[in-house]
Amino acid sequence: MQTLVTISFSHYCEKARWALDLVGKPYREEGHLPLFHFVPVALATRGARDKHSDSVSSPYSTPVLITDAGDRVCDSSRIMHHLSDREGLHLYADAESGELDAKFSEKLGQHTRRFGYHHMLRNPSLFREFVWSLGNKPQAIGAIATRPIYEQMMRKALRINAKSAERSREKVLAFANEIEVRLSDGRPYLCGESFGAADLSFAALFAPSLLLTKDEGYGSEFPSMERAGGEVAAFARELRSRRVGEFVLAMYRDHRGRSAACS
Ligand SMILES: N[C@@H](CCC(=O)N[C@@H](CS)C(=O)NCC(=O)O)C(=O)O
Repeated sequence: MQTLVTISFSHYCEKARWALDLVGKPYREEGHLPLFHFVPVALATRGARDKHSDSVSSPYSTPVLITDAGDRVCDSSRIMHHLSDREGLHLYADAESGELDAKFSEKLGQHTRRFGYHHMLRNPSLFREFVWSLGNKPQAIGAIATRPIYEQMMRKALRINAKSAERSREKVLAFANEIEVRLSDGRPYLCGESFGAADLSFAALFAPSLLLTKDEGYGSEFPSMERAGGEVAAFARELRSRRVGEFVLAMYRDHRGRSAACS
């Protein structure tokens, strides 16, 4: 059976999980917490042909798909391309879908991530509850036991501080505005009349800013609106009241499909 190695709540991993769920064949998800993912990813990518790093990812980034044939496919967009080519998903029917998917992965994902992490890491009780809720208990115990060092390492790795988090919030808003301009001609999807990679990619990478829930279709967990509170919940409510929020919720409602993951 195929295996998807993830940081379970990661929005990049959600892109791959969504595409796998659209294919509908069973797969196994192996979910980790950030920093605890290094060894499993190193083991999973031994011999990977397309392992690479760029401005937002490292050679240890998740998601990694281990196919039935034993091939390792690293990077969410590469996994989506792989499934489109091999499993007939047709996510990249036009060139613009690929361009937008790449742009969202490179320019949007890092900002929804940084804003969310900043507020999570500064709240010890929220952090504890959240990592515990994700299901990998041994790793959760490790993260909770080492929390101050864990926080420092995460902040350093992702360049997270109050100033960069605020800049990221502004970048997320700029993307929201851009998407609303694109949708203002009444089109149902970002590239026109049918669902594709751009819609999937935007919806998944924007999901943390809406605190999307499992009931709404997200394939993992974020803290609830009530639990997150403060600036994060206010931002999520603001975005949900806008066209961009409606769009993401509609993509999840109409296209997310049910999870085919076995574990
Ligand atoms: N461009 C990559 C980005 C992946 C990425 O940044 N993944 C994060 C999860 S949010 C990760 O695994 N970070 C840990 C690391 O890079 O070591 C993709 O689309 O897959």
